[in-house]
Amino acid sequence: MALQAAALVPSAFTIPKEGKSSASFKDSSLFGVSFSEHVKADFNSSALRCKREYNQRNGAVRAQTTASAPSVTRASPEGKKTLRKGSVIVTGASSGLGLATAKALAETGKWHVIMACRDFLKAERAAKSAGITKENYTIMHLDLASLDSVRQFVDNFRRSGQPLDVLVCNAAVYLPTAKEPTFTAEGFELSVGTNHLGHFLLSRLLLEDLNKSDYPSRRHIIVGSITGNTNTLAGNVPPKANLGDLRGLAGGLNGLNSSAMIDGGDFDGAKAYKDSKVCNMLTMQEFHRRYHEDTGITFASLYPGCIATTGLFREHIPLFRLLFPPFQKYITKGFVSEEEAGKRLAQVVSEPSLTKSGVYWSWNKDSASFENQLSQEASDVEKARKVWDVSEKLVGLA
Ligand code: NDP
Ligand code: PMR
Repeated sequence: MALQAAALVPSAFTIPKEGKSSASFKDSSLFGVSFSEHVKADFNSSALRCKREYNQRNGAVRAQTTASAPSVTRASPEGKKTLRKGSVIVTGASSGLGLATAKALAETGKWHVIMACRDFLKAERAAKSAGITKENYTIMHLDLASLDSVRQFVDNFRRSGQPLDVLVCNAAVYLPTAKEPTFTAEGFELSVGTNHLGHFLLSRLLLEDLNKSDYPSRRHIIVGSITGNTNTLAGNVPPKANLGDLRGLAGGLNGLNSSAMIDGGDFDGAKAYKDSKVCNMLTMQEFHRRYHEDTGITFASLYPGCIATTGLFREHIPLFRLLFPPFQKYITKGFVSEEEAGKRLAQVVSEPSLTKSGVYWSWNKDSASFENQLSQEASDVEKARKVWDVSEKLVGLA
């Protein structure tokens, strides 16, 4: 395997040739090597088709449904425009990257964060211990492993009367040691069901709300990862992401009359996670192709760095959890703290320099953002369309 260090970045090793298959290490692996023996819409609504008339920034400001979220106002004595607080939904904001992002945004005083979480009490405790002040956040219940819950969340959010300026799809589960698949409420394999299908439905429903916002820069961000990209060293650690011909996804990922894996193969929890990240990155690009021009919404994905200390690795074996942070800090040098990663995602939410749509952002060793290259599969236009079409059937949109 010819490896080539690329673009200043330890986290961006590139591999010129893709597509070599490799053995699966599953739960029997530590760092992907066998230490294991010992340790073992088409969105056809008129709202969207009316091509953002109300988004024309020509002085006509949309009426707001809530007094607490006024539109752009002229407040300062100099007559300069003062922007209202942005309203951002962050899924999975009860820990790790989501929590750090909520904190980074709330601290600016410019954002109200809707923490969309499955465990209300945990989220409340997390917000408090992170020191996020009350007026800067709201917690709303969302369980991405249930499509009913996703729909209920959207209803509740709309009823709250808050505008939606930015949506961040961040929540995820990673089940590397699972021997058998587990399933969402609707019977989809849990990793793809949560990380991709739950977010897919949420994003499709909330697109209408994003499009109604009068905020100057509306954004939809789906967190991706290096491990779903086989043009990197990290993406070549087995088991590698591979969606194949989507036969398992098309069959409903239920492990009964279809495989629980997207490509139709045997269940592998680590691969299911990586496949779900490929779906996340393909979905972002498909949103961009379908809606960016008409709506002006920025669609983006990112790899925030290896945040080796988060709860994402809670299901991994204890030795992995012990060694993974120093391995990433001192060997790969891809490690990033939760705080730093939160700042990175917060940049993608709010930095005026990061408005470009259809981009997969990464950061170099000096923590400067750059547009990264996705792998061949994660940028495959035809596959993105197919994932979209099959996913909308599975979540009941088609
Ligand atoms: P964490 O486990 O710390 O955070 C994941 C969050 O997702 C938690 O808040 C968790 O809730 C939530 N979540 C899980 N299942 C559901 C569900 N069914 N409904 C609603 N929320 C749910 O992991 P990270 O912060 O590391 O992961 C955040 C994102 O970053 C993920 O998309 C991951 O793929 C990505 N990422 C992480 C990297 C890393 O090195 N850690 C690297 C690259 C990308 P609860 O607190 O209740 O468990
Ligand atoms: Mg990795 C530059 C090298 C690099 C980077 C940036 C990561 C990130 N990893 C790198 C290299 C390696 N990893 C190498 C050489 C190995 C083999 C020794 C290795 C192993 C490894 C394992 C077993 N790495 C892992 C695992 C996991 O279980 C994590 C995973 O795949 O989660 C899906 C993981 C990760 N490595 C990363 C990152 C960011 C992760 C986890 C999170 C994610 O992608 O979302």
